[in-house]
Amino acid sequence: MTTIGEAGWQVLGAHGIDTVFGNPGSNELPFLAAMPEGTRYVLGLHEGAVLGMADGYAQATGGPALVNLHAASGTGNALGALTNAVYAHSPLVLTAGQQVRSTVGQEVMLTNVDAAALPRPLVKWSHEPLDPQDVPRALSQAVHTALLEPRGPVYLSIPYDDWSAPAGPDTAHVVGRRTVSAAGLDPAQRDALADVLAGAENPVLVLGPQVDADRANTHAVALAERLACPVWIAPSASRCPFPTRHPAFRGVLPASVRDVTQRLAGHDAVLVAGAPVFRYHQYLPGDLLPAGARLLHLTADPAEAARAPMGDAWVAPVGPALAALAERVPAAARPPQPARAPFPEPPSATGHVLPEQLFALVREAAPAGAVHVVESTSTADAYWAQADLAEPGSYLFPASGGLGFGLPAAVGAQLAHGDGRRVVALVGDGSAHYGITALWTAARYRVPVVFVILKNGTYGALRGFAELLGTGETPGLDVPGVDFCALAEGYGVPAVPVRDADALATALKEAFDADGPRLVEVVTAPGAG
Ligand code: TZD
Ligand code: CA
Repeated sequence: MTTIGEAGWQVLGAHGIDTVFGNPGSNELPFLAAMPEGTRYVLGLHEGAVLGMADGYAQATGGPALVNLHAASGTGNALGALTNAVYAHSPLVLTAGQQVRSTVGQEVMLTNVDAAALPRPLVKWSHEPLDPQDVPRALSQAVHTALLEPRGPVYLSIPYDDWSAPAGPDTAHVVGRRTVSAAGLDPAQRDALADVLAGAENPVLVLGPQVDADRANTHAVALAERLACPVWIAPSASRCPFPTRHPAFRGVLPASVRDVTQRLAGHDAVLVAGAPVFRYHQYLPGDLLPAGARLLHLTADPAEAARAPMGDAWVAPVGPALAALAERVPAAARPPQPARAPFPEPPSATGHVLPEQLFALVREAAPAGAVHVVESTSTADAYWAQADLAEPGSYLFPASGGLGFGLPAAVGAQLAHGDGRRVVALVGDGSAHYGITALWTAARYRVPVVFVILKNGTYGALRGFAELLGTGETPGLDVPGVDFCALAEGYGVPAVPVRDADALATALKEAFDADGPRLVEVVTAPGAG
């Protein structure tokens, strides 16, 4: 007899799912008991970290990631981190254990009341099967829904007595089903877009995270070279879609209407690919577009296309569309973009290491192809000034701005890369706390992430906002008195504190040479040590 548990795992296995990120409770034990040999369970100590690890893992592999949470309380703990996965279009399959079917109505302990409502409106699909026999099919629907464009997280609540029930004959049909997103620009649509770009006097590309998620960075390079035009990353960058040392690269667009328009002034055609138009943050109103500019939007997400306040949109998978445009657009008669200037000499200080110098030292110490998971919020300009990111998948930042992503996502990405690419987490001393338990997972499974904590003793980004909003000195802006080395050692990660550039260079070298996780706590502002 095949049980629902065996059948359910067959469905997951057929999608290549061999890893579960979870934190268990009584409702989840029967599901885990049915887990087949060869499947890896990665324990996180808090569900925010569990979700962040799965998000980092899915973004690094490009495939689905399975999450198992405990009922309503575990789901609730994961919801903040889930906002990032939603805007990253991460294909996460969230499962949560429900109490025994026949007792849910009584609301016995650990009942997930109205379970499917809990993660809405964040997930693409949320469901609790009405019958145990429907569980394998519902798991299949969950994976397909997560993976079909536009990708995104889904949620399934499953009563724990379902797993031991016998599976019926229909199950065999659902194992190994395939669904394919095939729609793309048709030739006429492609030509219309290509004609606008080719006819523009001064076009510009604005690229978003979907380009990197589609591993279409080289197509973006080809198109930029054909057009001999500059390239920006769209505001609120969560991935790096374009090689940062390419001559065409201009940086990340600022996240306000006023500043985007100012940066794009003079362009008559703006092609935005794989990003919302736009993910603004600071409210500085102004004209949405510079005078004379036409905005063309290429996205796989119909909601992104529909809600944009300006421009015309084409809804199609971004990677193939960029490839088609690069092939179709004739080489422009303009001269190519001039080579980028060498990296600026970063400013230095005594008694602490300024963020830009820290980022320069990380660039020099990290092995080729290193992946940067960044969650340091006031240091973005310093980071991009020193960034040398060439390969797809080199950069991750919380996609909805929900902190608690950095440390866990770094662990998830490193688990995905195994012995391949090395992951370094560059995380602020405020952000680190929301996902701090990921350090334990890194230690427990010897995941060799290099964690770098930028310690300025404050929520620096909020101080910047306080200035912008004119709110003055509000409560709750400083976080002094935290010993990250003690925290790391407590979770089992060897750690070293540094406060000057030489010590940082040495600590980074040792950390990258290690075969397990290491943490380096860097004082980045005077008086923060
Ligand atoms: N809580 C959560 C879950 N997400 C948030 N984004 C915030 C609070 C608000 N917040 C920001 O948007 S930035 C920031 C907070 C608290 C400060 C982060 O401090 P940091 O980095 O030390 O990580 P900086 O460089 O000092 O800003
Ligand atoms: Ca800080």
